[in-house]
Amino acid sequence: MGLKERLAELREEGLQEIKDSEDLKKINQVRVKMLGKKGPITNVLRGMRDLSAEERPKVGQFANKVRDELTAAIENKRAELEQAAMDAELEAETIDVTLPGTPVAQGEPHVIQQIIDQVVDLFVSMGYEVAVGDEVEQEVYNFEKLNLPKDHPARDMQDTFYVTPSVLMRTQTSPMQARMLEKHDFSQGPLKMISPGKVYRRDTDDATHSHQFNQIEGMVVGKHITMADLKGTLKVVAQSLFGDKLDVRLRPSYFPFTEPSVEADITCFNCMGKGCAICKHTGWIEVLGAGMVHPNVLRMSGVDPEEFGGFAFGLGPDRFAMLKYGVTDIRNFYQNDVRFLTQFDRKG
Ligand code: 2U9
Repeated sequence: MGLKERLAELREEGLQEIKDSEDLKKINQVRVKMLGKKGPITNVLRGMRDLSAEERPKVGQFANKVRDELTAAIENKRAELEQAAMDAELEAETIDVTLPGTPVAQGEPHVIQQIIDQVVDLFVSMGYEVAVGDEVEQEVYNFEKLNLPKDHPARDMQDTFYVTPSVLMRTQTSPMQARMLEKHDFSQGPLKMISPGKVYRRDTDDATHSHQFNQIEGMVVGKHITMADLKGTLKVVAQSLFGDKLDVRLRPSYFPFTEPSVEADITCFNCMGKGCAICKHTGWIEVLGAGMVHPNVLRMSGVDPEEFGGFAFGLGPDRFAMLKYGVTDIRNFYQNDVRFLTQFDRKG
């Protein structure tokens, strides 16, 4: 058989094998077999040495044509097989978007955090800045600068977790107010701030005490700030949180960092002042402590009490949540039983 006939035969053979290839592996094998260095076409080209000068280019041209034809056929088949493989994969991965989805359980802020957010949002709307301090605090900011010197009896009232002799877990968020007083530039206007956060006391946990709980403290210091401003502010807060028909009353009290100091009651939101079990038949519920910032506190933070003054208050979001929802044991908030906590989810 002449070389040309052999090439024609190889072409037919190759095209048939390409056509019969069922997958990418097979088409690759065909390519190596037909067009590789050890393949029959290369072999034919080697045999051209024995041809006459007249015949050699003709056979050469034909051999190139056959090789090009087979190369093109292999490429076409490969593209076809790749597309088919892709189609099969897509077909296998088809998802039915009309099937009902699997619901993903979504978390909600903790009930205490909900109260904190509500109070903070209210004060932010009145132009207060929010200062969140560190839970580990220097003793001097937690006590001395708040008018609680070392021998002060009020220090016994708060048993404290000490980290080192001069570093402790803050027993109140007030250290943050002292730090802000020190920093504030009063030539730019009054300081209006609120400080929410966790505080710690060495209490034995029971229905009404927790060694860790939350506080929100607020303070306004500037020129000509009076107790009437305090009462007006507390009324806005009470009405926004507990109902717009409520009244606020102040009773004298004592805190080392305020003078005078008061305790604030609101009209009982349950009986509207008539008297019920929640308000112990007084018509009033105690909600927070407050007062005018003590001149000593201002002085210790570098603020002249002759020129500047203001009010401060502190409230307990845990107590607010207990009052609002009738929870009788504070430990429920911290035991993380989701059956208890999800009762307060707003989205249901
Ligand atoms: C500075 C000056 C004054 C913050 C105040 C209270 C009254 C108060 C407690 C109530 C219940 C917190 O959650 S609670 O335990 N707080 O009654 N807090 S006045 O007065 C300050 C704070 C900082 C520099």
